[in-house]
Amino acid sequence: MNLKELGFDGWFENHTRELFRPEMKIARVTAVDRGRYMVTNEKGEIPAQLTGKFSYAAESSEELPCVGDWILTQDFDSEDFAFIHKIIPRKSFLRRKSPGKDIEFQMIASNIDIAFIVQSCDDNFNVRRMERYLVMVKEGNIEPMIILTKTDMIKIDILEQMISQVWNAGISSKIIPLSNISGDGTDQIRRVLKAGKTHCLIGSSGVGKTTLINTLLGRPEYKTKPVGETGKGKHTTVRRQLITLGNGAMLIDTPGMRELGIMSVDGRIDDCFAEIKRRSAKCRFDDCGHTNEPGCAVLKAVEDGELEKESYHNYLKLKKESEFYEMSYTEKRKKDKAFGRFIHSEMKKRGKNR
Ligand SMILES: Nc1nc2c(ncn2[C@@H]2O[C@H](COP(=O)(O)OP(=O)(O)OP(=O)(O)O)[C@@H](O)[C@H]2O)c(=O)[nH]1
Ligand SMILES: [Mg+2]
Ligand SMILES: [Zn+2]
Repeated sequence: MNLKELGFDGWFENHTRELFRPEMKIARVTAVDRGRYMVTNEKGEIPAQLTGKFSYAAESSEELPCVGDWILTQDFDSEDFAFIHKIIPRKSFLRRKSPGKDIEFQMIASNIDIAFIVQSCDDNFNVRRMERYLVMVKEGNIEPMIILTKTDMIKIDILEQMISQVWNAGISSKIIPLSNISGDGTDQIRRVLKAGKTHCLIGSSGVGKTTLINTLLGRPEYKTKPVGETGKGKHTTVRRQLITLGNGAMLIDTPGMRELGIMSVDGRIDDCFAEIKRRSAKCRFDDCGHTNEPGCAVLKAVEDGELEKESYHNYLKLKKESEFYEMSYTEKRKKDKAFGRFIHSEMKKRGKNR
């Protein structure tokens, strides 16, 4: 497999030039499992490990390689094991706030062209959560599409209602209804999957992400949850990996996410609520927060019933959540940097005194 087929295009070439050294090889991270990596280069897939220097210098998990990353490696002894030296800049990424109290980003995957937000047509279906995922996808510079699975479990009019709910919230992404059982919708997905492009499946545990991959491969290659097993919250997929389909399209499977904290660093949440953004152009104040300002066009649209109330409230909620974390994040980065400078100057002093 050549690098181009793996998705290495002109953009990455430009961003590699300055980092490249003759003894290095270009590879892509194809699987990550608790600190262990599998990487693929022109010769095939091999295990890899971070150099000590790399692990030592990484200040946060964001700076560690994730599935989809392009990296520079060096062979260890033979060609069947590599050391990871550098990450080539990411063109796009999926990241969330680390679960719990940590104020840090956690990388999910990178260098993705299309992200499929997967929800199943049962109690998993939730437009507010969909909006949350959309923020994450658009922030990362990725095109979102929505897949509604398990359509075999509901009547067609219920499916139509669900689709209208998505539209009413102002979400204009492509929606693909799918049944892994009847096969309805798989052709539509196949048409979207392009050779040399990278796609990613994200969504709660148990919605059928891995089953879809098996459907596309035409064989039960990857482990899915046994039918009828309830045990909610148990994740079947545990590692993130990049799979190449028969037509050369790449697809990343991820474990279901229970918690999806939003931390938007440059306040791009507005971009995800297209209808609110469009209307805010008519607000009296340029910095209108759309909560109680006079002459707010967004509030007026909600009052007039032209803008969905629930979507508007979710917008405010996500914005507030994000601003809260963003503040702490900026503070933390400042402190980390100051500490880094302190260590650096101490080391220098010591060097001189030796
Ligand atoms: N009725 C029906 N069941 C499905 C469909 N797709 C998947 N399932 C079932 O849903 C269960 C969960 O599927 P998985 O593919 O393991 O779900 P997942 O999204 O990969 O879950 P995690 O790996 O835990 O994130 C399995 O028992 C599947 O057989 C579908 O279209 N219709
Ligand atoms: Mg899975
Ligand atoms: Zn306003």
